[in-house]
Amino acid sequence: MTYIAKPRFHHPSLQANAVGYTRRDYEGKISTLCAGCGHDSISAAIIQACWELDIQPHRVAKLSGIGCSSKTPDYFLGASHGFNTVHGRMPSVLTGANLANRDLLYLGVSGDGDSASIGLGQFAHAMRRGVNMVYIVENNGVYGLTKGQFSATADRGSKSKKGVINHDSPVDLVGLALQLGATYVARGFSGDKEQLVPLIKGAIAHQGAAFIDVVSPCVTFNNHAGSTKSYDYVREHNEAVSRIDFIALGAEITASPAPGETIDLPQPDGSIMRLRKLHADHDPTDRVAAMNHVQALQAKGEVVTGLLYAEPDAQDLHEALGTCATPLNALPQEKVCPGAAALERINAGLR
Ligand SMILES: Cc1ncc(C[n+]2csc(CCOP(=O)(O)OP(=O)(O)O)c2C)c(N)n1
Ligand code: SF4
Ligand SMILES: [Mg+2]
Repeated sequence: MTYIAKPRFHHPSLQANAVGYTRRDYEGKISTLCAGCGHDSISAAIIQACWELDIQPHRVAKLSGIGCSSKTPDYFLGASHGFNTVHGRMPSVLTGANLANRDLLYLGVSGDGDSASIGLGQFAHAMRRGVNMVYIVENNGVYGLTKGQFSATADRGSKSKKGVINHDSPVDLVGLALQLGATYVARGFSGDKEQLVPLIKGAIAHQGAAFIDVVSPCVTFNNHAGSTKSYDYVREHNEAVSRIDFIALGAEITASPAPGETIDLPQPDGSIMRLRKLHADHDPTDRVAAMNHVQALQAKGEVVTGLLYAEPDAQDLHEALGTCATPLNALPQEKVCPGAAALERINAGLR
């Protein structure tokens, strides 16, 4: 990998957030991706969301697989913990890290190849187990890093840069996440930061498996006529189900919503996701209705974006397993390794 460190100085008048950091403190190294790649816009949205939410960078663990998308954690949150895993294996490493220390914010960054092709099994199990994480797929429909082969999310009938037609059915990660039990499911577009930043903030505030599929055009291999993941196609077919405001705990609420037009989804940390409905028949709190609505729009060729589903009282993996609240690295030795007699008692209880 090529690394270009950013200069550390910044303008003295840059605004600091409530924990004393400027936006620059949430940046990483200089990106080596192609100019115009959607993935860089997603990095910028993550930086903005974390700065605005006053997150301390050292409280974040960012994990990824392999791909242009999976390289991006190097370009944001340079002071956070990071782990570039093997292709398609980010979810299991994230699950293990999360089980060992629930005190960090887990941010999984992946690609459509990484999560829908080689890593589909891993993706599925992380969703169904309810791992408390923000899982972002930067979806361009191709394997960008290995020069633009169709990935499993490429739509049937879409055309490659060299004119080859894709005959396979696409894997719809949003549909899968909904079916598998993810408790926060959204789709964004790298070209719509206004929508993406609150979607990321809501995912961070959510306590459970939060998944965001972000359509993120690959300008080098998949941004031509005939592609359904190009900037033009998504702009022309983007169907947002709602407009989203993220209202942090204690923030002033200026406008009062008109009844029936907005839905307030309270988050466990006291913040509120306020959705201004654009589709009267979309209910983001009803999983089956959300699945039906999304599929009906997708069948018409629309790229459905927004917060598609959120379960306010979600249960995460720690709650389900009843694990110890203290991170394992903070437990004394006698708790982590209680000895042969304790093991014998456990074994006896299972006989
Ligand atoms: C086990 C394994 N198989 C194949 C590869 C080759 N490989 C590297 S990245 C990649 C695809 C990346 O596609 P995606 O996840 O969509 O990321 P993008 O580059 O499009 O952002 C492949 C097949 C690899 N590195 N490791
Ligand atoms: S090859 Fe595509 S996905 Fe990779 S950096 Fe370039 S534009 Fe982005
Ligand atoms: Mg890709």
